[in-house]
Amino acid sequence: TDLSTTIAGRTFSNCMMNAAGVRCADDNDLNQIIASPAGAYVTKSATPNVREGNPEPRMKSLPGGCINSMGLPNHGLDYYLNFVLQDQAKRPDKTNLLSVAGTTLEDNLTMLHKVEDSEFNGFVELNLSCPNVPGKPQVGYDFDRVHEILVQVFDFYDKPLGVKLPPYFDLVHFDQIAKILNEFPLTFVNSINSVGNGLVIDPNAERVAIKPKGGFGGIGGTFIKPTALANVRGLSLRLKPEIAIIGTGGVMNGTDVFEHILCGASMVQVGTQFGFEGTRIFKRLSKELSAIMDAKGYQSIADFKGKLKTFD
Ligand code: RRO
Repeated sequence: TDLSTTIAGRTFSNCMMNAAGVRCADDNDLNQIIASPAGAYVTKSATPNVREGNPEPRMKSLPGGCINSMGLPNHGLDYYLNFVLQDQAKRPDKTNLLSVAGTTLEDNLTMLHKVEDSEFNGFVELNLSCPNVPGKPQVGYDFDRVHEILVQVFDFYDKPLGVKLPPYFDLVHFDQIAKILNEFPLTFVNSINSVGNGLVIDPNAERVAIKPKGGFGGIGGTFIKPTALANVRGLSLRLKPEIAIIGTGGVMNGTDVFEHILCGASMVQVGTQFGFEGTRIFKRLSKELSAIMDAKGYQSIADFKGKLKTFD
């Protein structure tokens, strides 16, 4: 079975990869993904300068999921840009993703100018959905702001670029965001980031699970799969065909990957469960997805991508 996929003419040997933020913050993490069967890597969302992030404890694992309020700890754009450029020199045939998440429009434009002026020829994933920077709302929920940002970005940025979106929960919001995204030459959208501002508590201690923001943080894992699938499907039905979809959220096994692709994902990212298992997850998920495809007689991703059936 062929697990490869294509986005904007770039072929990825495997449709599965890590989700930004999880085990991708330094050279060691990224080199482990490179050595695995994952089809690509995405780097931890970068800001212009090094950031420490929020105070600890800032992540708590739960059965089947997790809550995090990392607060964008990262080594700064230069570190990640340097890594992807060196990797690109070694493996010029591979496309990878560089995630950027400025906490202001100015920071995003500064970083994208730097990437535009560099030799980088991979995909940028512009994160419009970090839920964990105190005082900074998730940009993806402010539709006018998303429009403004994309106008300013595409005024100069000419390389392949996609956006990482927060989950939406109303069909009107799918209509509104898709209408905006369709105005721009986006290469992909990635749905979804963590479900923002959940609250996990410890009933014995009668206390919240993490320190930042009074315990509020982004939720990942099995709980968010239905929301992730709804967003992949909802956007797949509304976006112009030139915009590919990367599906992220609630992927623990091969069936979850299969479901994301049925909903329209061209590529699938794994966050929480990759955090739990490490890079060996990509071999397991590949085996599980291949077994499902074999049983159904599917030879390639294209045989079932977006082909979800409904009752009407
Ligand atoms: O670093 C984080 O707190 C973080 C980010 Br930037 C994000 O996009 N999503 C998330 O769950 N955590």
